[in-house]
Amino acid sequence: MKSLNLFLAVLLASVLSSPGPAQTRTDGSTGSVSARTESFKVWGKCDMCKTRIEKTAKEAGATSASWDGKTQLLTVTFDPSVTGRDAISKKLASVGHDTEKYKAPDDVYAKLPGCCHYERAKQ
Ligand SMILES: [Cu+2]
Repeated sequence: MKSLNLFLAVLLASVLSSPGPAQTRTDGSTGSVSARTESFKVWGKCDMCKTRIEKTAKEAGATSASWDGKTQLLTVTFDPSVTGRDAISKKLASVGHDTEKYKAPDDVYAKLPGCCHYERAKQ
């Protein structure tokens, strides 16, 4: 009988230590829902750029956006099923801000207010 008790104890321990199916995610992540946070470089210069960059990132689907004028890094949080780094970068380029992936059209950049004429990355 002693060995049966031991067997049951081991069985119980293994059941308790393994996660149930309800906690297993298909993508293997453990974060809340499916929000993702990423940082990437967006060229800009002043506070007007900051406002424009953050507003545009949100228009592209980001739930939160924060641009640092010193490091020129934009940190965005988004739902990957709604938008992505690519879509956000594309939208930023379309309003005049170069990103690592997409360059703003020259005419759009030229129309930015003078204070926003950041030094463009070498092509
Ligand atoms: Cu500006």
